[in-house]
Amino acid sequence: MQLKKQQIADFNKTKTKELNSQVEFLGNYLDKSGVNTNEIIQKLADFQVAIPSWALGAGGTRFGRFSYGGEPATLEQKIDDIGILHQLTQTAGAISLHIPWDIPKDYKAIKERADNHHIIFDAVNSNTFQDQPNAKETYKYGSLSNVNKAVREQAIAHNNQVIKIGKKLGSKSITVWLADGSNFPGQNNFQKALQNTQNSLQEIYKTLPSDWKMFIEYKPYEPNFYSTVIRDWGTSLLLAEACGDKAYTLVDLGHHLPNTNIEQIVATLMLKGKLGGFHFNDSKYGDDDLTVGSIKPYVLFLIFNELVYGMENNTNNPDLAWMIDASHNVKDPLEDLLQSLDAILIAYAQALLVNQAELRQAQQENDVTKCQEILQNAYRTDVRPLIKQARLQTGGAINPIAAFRQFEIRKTLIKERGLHNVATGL
Ligand SMILES: [Mn+2]
Repeated sequence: MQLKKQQIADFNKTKTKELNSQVEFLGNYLDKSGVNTNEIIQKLADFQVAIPSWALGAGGTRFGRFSYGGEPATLEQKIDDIGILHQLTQTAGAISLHIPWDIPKDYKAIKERADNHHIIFDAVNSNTFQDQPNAKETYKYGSLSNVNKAVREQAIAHNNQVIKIGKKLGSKSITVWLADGSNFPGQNNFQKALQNTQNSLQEIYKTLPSDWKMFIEYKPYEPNFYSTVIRDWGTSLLLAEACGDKAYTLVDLGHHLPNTNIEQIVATLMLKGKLGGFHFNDSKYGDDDLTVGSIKPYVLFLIFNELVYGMENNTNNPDLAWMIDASHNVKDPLEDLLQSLDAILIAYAQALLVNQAELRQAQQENDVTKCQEILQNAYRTDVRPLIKQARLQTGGAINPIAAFRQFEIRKTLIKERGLHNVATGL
């Protein structure tokens, strides 16, 4: 299904008057504090976040999965779902594929379909954390780090194939996340596992096209519970540096031990020009993959504050690849993604409100109270009218979730695809 532009315009018409007065009120307030409201609205309108193909079905835990009706079962349907998100928000103009599940049968047709929805192909993701049918070697004891050369070669070949597929679609980056590690002391030789991983990544890096980037994702634990080979940002950075200029660290918000200062990691990587990509989600305990901003919105704001600072000051750091990496099993997956997109823009807008010059001055004077006031003043500003205004200007819906419900999109998807259509690649 594809929404009609007129449908969204009609929906917005009933809400424009109220929005205008909200924007005017907020604009007046921000003007007085020297903020250029239109500039912020433009930045919000330009911000694009990739949606991973695996977030469109009701995901879940290892204990069970309660699927939602009308889930996208094919790559075509996944692209259509992101098309709906993009039409409603004008923020979701990219898809991130997961190979082997999303290998196109007809590349031209897939590209055309994405094009019709104004969607581009963002980072492609390899998968060596589970065995595929008919695979010769098993990843039970690791992939790129495996003690067995034949296994490592199979994993390298898979990554090279992922790059080839991405190239045909116009992707410009590959994200590598490894589950490699050990469950018990003594199982792995730490040094050999790390060295094998570095050698394997260097092999993959050799086949990387010159205008591509390689993102190396880290995670402290799970599925292995004693050690993980790429366990933290430092290890990822070591490996990226060992590969070369086109290799970067990727930060996934859920891939940290509780209470880790993620904003400081972001700042450190950006200073070194080595932050490549970013996966948004939220968590209470571990890699919970909850809706962005649902648990710790202030932390998300603090992270965005460093991202904005880095984007303005670290010209050696490339443009970041933004992606949502969340999926949960009790909400409509499309509504869940709409909430995540909203939370990302809210944190971004709040961070844009931080008066950087004033903050630097207060830091210079060691005025700790003022530093906190500046940050919290920005965080406590209700920026939602700016986000709505950005959507209105770009042709999105002022309130995407209300529009999603009013247009009965899920009902239509169930009618088109059936109640038992189940998403693949989770
Ligand atoms: Mn991730």
